[in-house]
Amino acid sequence: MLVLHDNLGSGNAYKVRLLLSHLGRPFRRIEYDVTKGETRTPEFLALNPDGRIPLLQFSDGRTLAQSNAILFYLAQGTDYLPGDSFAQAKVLQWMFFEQYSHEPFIAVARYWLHFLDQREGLEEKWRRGYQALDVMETHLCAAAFLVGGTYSIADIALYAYTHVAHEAEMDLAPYPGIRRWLDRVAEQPGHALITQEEFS
Ligand SMILES: N[C@@H](CCC(=O)N[C@@H](CS)C(=O)NCC(=O)O)C(=O)O
Repeated sequence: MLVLHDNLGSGNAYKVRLLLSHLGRPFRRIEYDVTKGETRTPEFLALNPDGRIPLLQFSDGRTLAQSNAILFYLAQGTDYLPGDSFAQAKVLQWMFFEQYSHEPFIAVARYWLHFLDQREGLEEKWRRGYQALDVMETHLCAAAFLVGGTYSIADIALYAYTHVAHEAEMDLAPYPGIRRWLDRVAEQPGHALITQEEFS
């Protein structure tokens, strides 16, 4: 069985739980408290030298790190990744955007506020986070999903931290396109909440 080295508060790990839930693939979760350095032990570093979750472990012992690489692997041959090579590249375009222009600001602001009670430096995180939301809004005002009008791992990657942006004290009220898209994502079959611990 697949093992997901996980943390329930993590949006990056939630991306993997959400796709596994859509796919109906059974998996076992191992929870780590990232605020206590539990991913920095010698045992965990032997699995992932980068010391971070999510980490997916296969029954033959192989491991895969980086949330979006895990999504890309699991989605191969499923409805969550288009077959056309240009559409696949558009999916990757949004996933790289998520890691470079969205997650470092919105996820970090959320982590500081929600888990560390740290406010210093927030203004810059918010400024850059709102820039990322502006980019998404421009696209989602005119499109149901991020790539080709169908739900894909690009949507999963960006949903993870956008839907909890309020926990970063960010306001989605000026973003009607994003809010309608969040609703559409939450209506997909097999949707799971970020707080969901048990999967059948
Ligand atoms: N780019 C990585 C980021 C992973 C990451 O930052 N994980 C955090 C939790 S969201 C973590 O494990 N932090 C623990 C640490 O750095 O010690 C991904 O997308 O998987």
